[in-house]
Amino acid sequence: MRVRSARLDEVELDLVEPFETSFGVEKKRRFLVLRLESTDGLEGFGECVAAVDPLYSSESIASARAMLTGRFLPNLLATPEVTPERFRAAATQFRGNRMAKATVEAALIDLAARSRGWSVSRFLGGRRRRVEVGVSVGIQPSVAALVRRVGEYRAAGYRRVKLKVRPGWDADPVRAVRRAYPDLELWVDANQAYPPSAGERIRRWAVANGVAQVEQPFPERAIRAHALLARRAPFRVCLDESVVDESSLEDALTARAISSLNVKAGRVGGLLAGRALALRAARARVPSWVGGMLESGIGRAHNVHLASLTEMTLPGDISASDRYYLEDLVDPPFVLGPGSSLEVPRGPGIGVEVSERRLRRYRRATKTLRR
Ligand code: OSB
Ligand code: MG
Repeated sequence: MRVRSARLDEVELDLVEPFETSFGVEKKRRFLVLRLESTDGLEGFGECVAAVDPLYSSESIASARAMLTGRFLPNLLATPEVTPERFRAAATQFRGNRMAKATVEAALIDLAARSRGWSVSRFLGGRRRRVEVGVSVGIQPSVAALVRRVGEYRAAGYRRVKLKVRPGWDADPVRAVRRAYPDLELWVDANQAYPPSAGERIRRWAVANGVAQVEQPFPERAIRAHALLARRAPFRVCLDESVVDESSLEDALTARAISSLNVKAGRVGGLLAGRALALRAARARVPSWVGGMLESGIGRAHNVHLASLTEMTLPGDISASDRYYLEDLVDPPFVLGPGSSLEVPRGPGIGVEVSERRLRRYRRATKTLRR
């Protein structure tokens, strides 16, 4: 396989409602979309999850664009025989920049899968035809608004809800949701918002309200703080931002700081790295699940394929298209099915059609590189 051209679009989509986390509020999502075309006329898509500002991790759209157009894509176009695995190996000479690397690898996997007539799921070794999913609910203007919003998601069929929390938005909203929905599977995610000293308080409100999982309460490097919480907790302590590669996962396992792994291809440098981390976690009896970054249908399709691996044993943060955007970039849109699940597309590659018309309408900038 040889890549003939690479087009990088910067796209902006309006979210159906603002998404607030401990980092801040997002009303729109701006992201990069990569389209690769092979010399035999096939195409492959990858979505970059870096945001405008480096709030979730140190990467941003600007840094990802610079690495993509300055290094990864020129190198790719100069390579006579490319595979996702070879790209991954060649990219290791550059440190970090995992979201940028994951974008290229995702598009190459889409291409490689299509060239064999396989789905991305089959390429990755996935076995499931449907994947169980939940919904991540942002910080709301009031507790009443949160209870209402969770009720709507439940009515839509979501069985598992993850509430975004932060100091000042935790015990009260979590208690209100638990009272309103006694049998709901309830997770929380703090995106590193608490100091390690907050562990005992978190433990108390989480236990009192039957929270099954607490995600990334402490800063990325605070492995000991997560280990201390995990030692005293009846709930799972999930790591997201803390795990970016093999060694950070090994350190977390050794310290017993992790009882659930959020797998995001962007955070760990690609789908192949994400699969490897989930396999490693499974050997340590730590369950994995596929996280989300408010992706459009392109990135979400890759997430659904990744979630089809049997190692992903907990419901993913992969919701239906209408939970994120009025108009998605792909057809058909993702819709919630029986048992709080999404169907794994069966067609070649990502298995959904990218709308060039909508891509053109919502893009703010574009650049094409050719061999
Ligand atoms: O921490 O899981 C997170 C969105 C943006 C950045 C970080 C996170 C999230 C989510 C959204 O929780 C999950 C989704 O895409 O539905
Ligand atoms: Mg998270």
